[in-house]
Amino acid sequence: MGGTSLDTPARTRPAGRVGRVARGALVGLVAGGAGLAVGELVAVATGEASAPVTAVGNWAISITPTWLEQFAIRNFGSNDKTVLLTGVYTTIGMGAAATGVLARARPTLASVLTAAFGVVGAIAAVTRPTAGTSWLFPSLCAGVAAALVLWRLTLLSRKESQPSAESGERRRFVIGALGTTAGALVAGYGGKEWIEKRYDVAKARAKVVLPTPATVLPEPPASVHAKVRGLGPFFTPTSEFYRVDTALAVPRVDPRDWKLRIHGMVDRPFEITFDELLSYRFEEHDMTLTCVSNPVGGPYVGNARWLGTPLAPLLRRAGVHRGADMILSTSTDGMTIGSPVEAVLDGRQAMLAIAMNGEVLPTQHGFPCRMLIPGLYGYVSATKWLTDLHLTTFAASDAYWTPRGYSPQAPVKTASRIDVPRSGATVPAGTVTLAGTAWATHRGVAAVEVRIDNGPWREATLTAADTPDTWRQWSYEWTNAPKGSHKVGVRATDATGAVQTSAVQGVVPNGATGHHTLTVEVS
Ligand SMILES: Nc1nc2c(c(=O)[nH]1)N[C@H]1C(S)=C(S)[C@@H](COP(=O)(O)O)O[C@H]1N2
Ligand SMILES: [Mo]
Repeated sequence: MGGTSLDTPARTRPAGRVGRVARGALVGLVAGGAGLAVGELVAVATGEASAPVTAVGNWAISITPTWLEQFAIRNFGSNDKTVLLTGVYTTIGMGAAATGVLARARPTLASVLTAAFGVVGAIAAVTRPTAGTSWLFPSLCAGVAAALVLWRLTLLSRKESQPSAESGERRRFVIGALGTTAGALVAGYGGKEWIEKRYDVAKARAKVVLPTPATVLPEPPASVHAKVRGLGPFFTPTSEFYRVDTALAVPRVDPRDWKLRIHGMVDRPFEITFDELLSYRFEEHDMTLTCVSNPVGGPYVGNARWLGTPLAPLLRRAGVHRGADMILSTSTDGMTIGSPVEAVLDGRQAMLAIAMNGEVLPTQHGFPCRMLIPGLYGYVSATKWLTDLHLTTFAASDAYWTPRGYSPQAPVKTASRIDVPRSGATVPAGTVTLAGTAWATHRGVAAVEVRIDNGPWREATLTAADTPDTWRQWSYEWTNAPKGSHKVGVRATDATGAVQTSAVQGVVPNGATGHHTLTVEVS
């Protein structure tokens, strides 16, 4: 930037102030980049989540107000993390550029300020729920490194931009700036790669030998599929399974280091290793998992065959005290999830799962172990990277989402969705096939009805039920569909006979309601 104008006398004067600002901003950015790179290198020792950008990003997630979190999940979906990281980088970049400009006039102040940014990052890091003292270091080192680079490059740059500057001074500045940039790129990317290698669990994951389930679950009948073009499969492929969590860097837990602790209001607290876990009785279970943040008609729902060990026997072994009504589970990244003890002990297939769809859990879905309780939204049941089960009470303990406006308890609400045709699609007049999915996890779906415009509700054809814990697909042949724009709606009835409500409610505090409707153009 400004490289050629340095040697072009005609542009030196009018571009004088602009040139100084641009050079200041550039120096600030180089200093900021050098700082982040140093932070990344230090984080090789202290852990991925302690790196400045990750720590600040995770801190930002933790203070994100519920309305903003809802906005992000609605608009960015599973890209929310990319958007957040872009925001963090942009903020740091703007701060760095501004300090660089300030440094032209006030180098000491600007360097102190830069170091102070490092302190802010260090505080963000050390206040993360699973942080150790060492988490201070990456950001502190980043701040000091950035301050030193800023100081040094600013001095070089000031000399270089004086009217009397000699070519040697220019060269020193250019070499200093380019050299630092190159060094920062090498250190930054090198650090990232090193972290990837050092904390990689792909090999450990590949080595896990899945236990044989005590009883082999037959494949569900082919009739669980509605076999309508455009409708997804009954089991959601793992690669397409929605992901919702607050982890900016996916926790990478080596099973050899993994422990599960069961404690709190119990007679016999204990701890188990992953090998011990594998020696237990394992079962397969088909279950649909859904997120409280799924809007009506939304995509945050998936169905899988899970392999896990039942949770109830573990609670019995611990001897849960009378009065303990909540399991407060914690993940290795400090997420806390509160689930009713009752729901684990009432006979449903609550489990500690280690595999989905026949494969060891992917890291982003909770490797090596996650909790699942059929019938409850993920945020009150499905702890990924599980490491701690604390028996307590709803009166005494709050899980992560409770102070953020979500209900402490949240059974999955009956929901139904039109997947075919897509909203706004144009279909030929005549017979139009409508199809979709419906779930009332753990109660089961008993009926699905469809309504065209404001006509009567008409019964759709349901596919075979797998378990009450899985969704059901449905289809409906709309005969003699007339040309024009039509509104199509759907509703389900659960196995208790309760009809899905038409009352529109948002996601907060315990799940959206209302009918999924869409407009279809018949031509
Ligand atoms: N550790 C951890 N576990 C978590 C979460 C999280 O943020 N952190 N999110 C929960 C929520 S809100 C949901 S809906 C499910 C989603 O599981 P999935 O990403 O495997 O689909 O995980 C649950 N378990
Ligand atoms: Mo969720």
